[in-house]
Amino acid sequence: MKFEFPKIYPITDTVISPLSPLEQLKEMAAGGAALIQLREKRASAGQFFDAARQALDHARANGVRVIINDRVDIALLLKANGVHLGQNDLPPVHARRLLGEDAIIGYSTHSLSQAEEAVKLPIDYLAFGPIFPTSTKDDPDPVVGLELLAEIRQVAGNLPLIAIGGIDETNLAAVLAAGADSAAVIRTVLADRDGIERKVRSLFALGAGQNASNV
Ligand code: 3NM
Repeated sequence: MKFEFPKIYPITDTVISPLSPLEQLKEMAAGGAALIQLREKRASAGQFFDAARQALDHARANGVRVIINDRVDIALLLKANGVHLGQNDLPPVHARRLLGEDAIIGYSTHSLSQAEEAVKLPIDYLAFGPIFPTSTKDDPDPVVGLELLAEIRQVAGNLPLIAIGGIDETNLAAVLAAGADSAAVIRTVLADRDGIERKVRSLFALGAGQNASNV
């Protein structure tokens, strides 16, 4: 891995939060996040580009790595740290050709067979979910649960495994105990617009006591 993967991986979302991606990122960074994903499912490419540029300026000045959701073009133009790709996005092998060896490429999977295929790809982390029910994603895949997450840990080998979907303070410990290296979180962090920094900090504190099984 290109760096140590933080236990908490917050994701911005302007559908959930009234704050701008920059404002969300600032709060997350203040709470201790060192890796943040910018996710804009409803913004135009131009809006996402502008928002990401502002957020990246702040992130760079504060030593925070930024991953762009879906848009390899935006990641490339802004020299973001990497991109997070879904099953229907540009395939990782082509993203790698565009972004180069140093880019962090993450990839979403939702089943055992998808994870088995994913580990053959030039990716830097494997995301798996939704672990629990989530209302944040439009049309989410079926819930995979903790048992399957533990199986995926074996499939992932040394590849960082990121759990996503419905994770909050009540189930974070179980997710890490099942073998995830990190938890990607949206709603639990963004639900209270005035409590983003505090929530990220408390998730890190909870996660600090947990060691993933295989890293
Ligand atoms: N991807 P929350 S679940 C963006 O299953 C996303 O790959 C998922 O948001 C997957 O933490 C999900 O609010 C939503 O549940 C995560």
